[in-house]
Order: sequence, then C-alpha cells, then structure tokens
Amino acid sequence: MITRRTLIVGTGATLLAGCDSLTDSPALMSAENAHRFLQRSINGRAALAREFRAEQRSPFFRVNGTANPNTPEYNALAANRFADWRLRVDGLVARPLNLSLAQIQSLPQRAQITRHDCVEGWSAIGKWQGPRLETVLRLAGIREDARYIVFHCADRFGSQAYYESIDLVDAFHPQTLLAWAMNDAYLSVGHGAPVRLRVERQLGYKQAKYIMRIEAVSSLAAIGAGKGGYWEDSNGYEWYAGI
Ligand SMILES: Nc1nc2c(c(=O)[nH]1)N[C@H]1C(S)=C(S)[C@@H](COP(=O)(O)O)O[C@H]1N2
Ligand SMILES: [Mo]
Repeated sequence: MITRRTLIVGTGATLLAGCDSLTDSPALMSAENAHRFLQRSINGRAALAREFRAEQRSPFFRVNGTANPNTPEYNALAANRFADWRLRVDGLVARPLNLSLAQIQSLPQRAQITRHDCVEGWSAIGKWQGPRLETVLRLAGIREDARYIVFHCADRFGSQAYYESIDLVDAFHPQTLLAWAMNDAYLSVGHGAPVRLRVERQLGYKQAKYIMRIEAVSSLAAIGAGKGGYWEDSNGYEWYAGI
C-alpha cells in the first residue's frame, strides 16, 4: 500500500529527475534552495482548481475531439449500455482489476463543478462525478515503482489509439476523478461514456474520454511514440498542460 509519506518522497524524486537545471547543474542551487524549490512546486501542484456553483454551469458544453469512437467493439458495448464494459487496471499494481460500471459507481464518490479549458480557446463549466482515481489505484495496490498513470481510450485515429498520461501528483490529487456522470446524468457518448478522466489542473486534451484501461508504468518511453499522449506524440503538445 502506498502511504502519504512514500507518495511525497516519490513526488520529490519525480520532480528532481524531471528537472534538468537541478540534476545537471547541482552547483547552481544549494541543497536548501533545491528543497525550497521542491516544496513550492509540490504545494503549487497540490492546490485545488476553482469550483463553481450549480447556477454557474454552462448551458452548452461542446463535444470536442472524438464524438463517438464508432469501432465495432465500442458500438457493441454502447448498445448494451456498457453493462459488459470493464475498466482494466494493470501495469505496476499488486492486484490487477477489471471493474464494472456498477462497481465504479459503488466506490466513494466525489462531485465537483469545474471549468474545462480547451487549448483551442473555448471553456465550459460542468459538474462531474465519480470515484477519485486515488481510490481505484489504492484498490489495485499501486506499486512504489509506478511513476505515471496511462489512460488507454477506445477511439482510434488511424492506427493510433487515443491515450493520455499523468504523474502521481495529479493521479492522487483530490479533484482527479474517473467521471461517469456529467451534470447529474450518465456521461453521453459525446462526452466520453462510460468513464472519462477529470484532471482539473490541466487543459482539455488531458481529460481522456472512453477509458478502457488504466496502466501504471515507471516510464512513458514504451507507450505510443513515447511523449505521453496522443497529441503530445502527433502534434508536439506539452505533456504537462497546466492551467
Ligand atoms: N479519448 C479521447 N479523449 C479526449 C479527446 C479525444 O478526441 N478522444 N479530445 C480531448 C480534447 S482536445 C478535449 S477539449 C476534451 C473534450 O471533451 P468534451 O468532448 O467532453 O468537451 O476531451 C479530450 N479527451
Ligand atoms: Mo481540447
């Protein structure tokens, strides 16, 4: 079982490893300054995204990117209202899971009203509900060598499946949800049925729709073209799309 303590230690290591100015030029930053820098970064990343009141929700929330995966496999699942869909949770976990939608709905739930910001320049406020990703990762027994969480989606762009990834800071953030409901109704196909990610400190393309599989990994190098997501691989989008 991962504890708060191991998570924070792991987070520091992740930030250090990912920051060239720290690792490449140790002489430029004293240990004390490095520690302060890490604390600031961690505190900043842990902050909550703004939440809104029910009446502030957008009357219209655009569907963007894939509006329907429209593969034979997805269409068969949708025709049966996702009763046969299973969320696979595997990779660096002690107990791989195959969760039904009913099981996901029976976990402790969180609801939040947040603003979605698309890189293309539009925003919309909506309500999202589902279990926290942390709850599912703990159920699966995420291992200490896991550093990233990868979301494999049902939709394809040619031979490429949409995928996205986040680090453990975002995976364990309290507002990071596996959302199955939007504005108090089941997610529509357009908005990512049966389950999509909400990772509220980042831009729209990180909010993976149509999740089929969640994989815990130690490196992103072997996934897709290695940049951590479909748009990162194909269009050079930033992997960390902080807002
Ligand atoms: N599987 C999948 N997830 C996706 C996309 C997609 O095309 N496929 N588009 C992304 C982009 S760019 C945005 S802005 C949001 C749009 O979510 P919405 O359709 O609910 O507005 O989903 C993101 N997640
Ligand atoms: Mo987007």
